[in-house]
This record gives sequence, structure tokens and C-alpha cells, in this order.
Amino acid sequence: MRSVDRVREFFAQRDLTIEVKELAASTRTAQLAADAVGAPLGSIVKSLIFIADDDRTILALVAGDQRADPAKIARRVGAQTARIATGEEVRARTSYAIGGVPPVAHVTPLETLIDDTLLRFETVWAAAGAPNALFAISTKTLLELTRGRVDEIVERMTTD
Ligand code: 5CA
Repeated sequence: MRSVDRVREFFAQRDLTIEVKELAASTRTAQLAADAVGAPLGSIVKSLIFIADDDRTILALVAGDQRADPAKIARRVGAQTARIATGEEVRARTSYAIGGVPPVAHVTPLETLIDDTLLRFETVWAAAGAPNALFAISTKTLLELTRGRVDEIVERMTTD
């Protein structure tokens, strides 16, 4: 099954009417995705794979306008360190390719952390299995489906 259809299947199995859109334009990065759907950059969910020093795979859902903080991510899951996965590792551990990793529809559910700044938005957009596929979802439903822990996992931005 195509990776985009695996995401569709995930929603169908749960009777969720969430439309997966395959666009003509690339949505490989959060900025491209924001431009393609006309949504604020912060409402684009980056689905980032981190690997802890004990080899656990962590899925971090981060707002498009924020930078994930690996030290905070490690701390939240009780690891010493965590690092962003390489493209090859992302493919091996999720079956999806970078630019299309979805926050849901993983073969086995991943330990998930959710950037608390995503709570600014009632609706967010996330990748749907391919670098031109997205879906809109209520933030509340995303939290329920991923059973993620909402926490401070991004770099603090200072304006001074
Ligand atoms: N479809 C878009 C918007 S939802 C998307 O998937 N964005 S993303 O942020 O979740 O995926 C791109 C991320 O992959 C980048 O933020 C970056 O952290 C990571 N990435 C990009 N290139 C590489 C690479 N060569 N190695 C490891 N990670 C990479």
C-alpha cells in the first residue's frame, strides 16, 4: 500500500473524516507546507524522529516556527541524550521518508512528545506519508490519537 494510503487507512479504521490532500506543490518543509495550504507556519506540525542514547525512537511533534531542543527531549523521556535521526534511520524506524513522516499511522505507536506551543492553534496541519501530502486535524484530536505528552520541548525564543 502507498504510504499516503496507509495514513488514509488509519483514519478510515477509526471512522474519522479527515481528508488527506495530495498537492501538486511540494510540502517537504514546514514553510512549503504553510505556503501550499495558506496556514500560519506555526500551525504546521513537524514530525521529527529522535533517537535516545538507549536507542529508543522518539517522535517529537513540533510547531513549524519552533526549533526542537534535543536536551529537553532527552530529559522528558528520561534519557541522557537524544539526537535527530538521519534520513536512513527515519526510513528504517518509521517506514516513511523525511518530508513525509506523519504523526500517526506508524506500524507500532511511537513514544510521542508534543510541543506545547502547538496549543496556540485549534487546527493544525501535518504530513500524510509523502512530501506532497497533508491533512488538517483539530489539535485536540491529534493529542488523542498520538497519546503524546504535551511539554516544553523547543528552544526558548527570546526577543531581547
Ligand atoms: N511535510 C513537511 C511539513 S509537515 C515535513 O515533513 N516537515 S518536517 O519538519 O517534519 O520534516 C522535515 C524535517 O526533517 C526537517 O525539519 C529536519 O529536521 C529533518 N531533515 C531534513 N533533512 C534531513 C536529513 N538529511 N537528515 C535528517 N533529518 C533531516
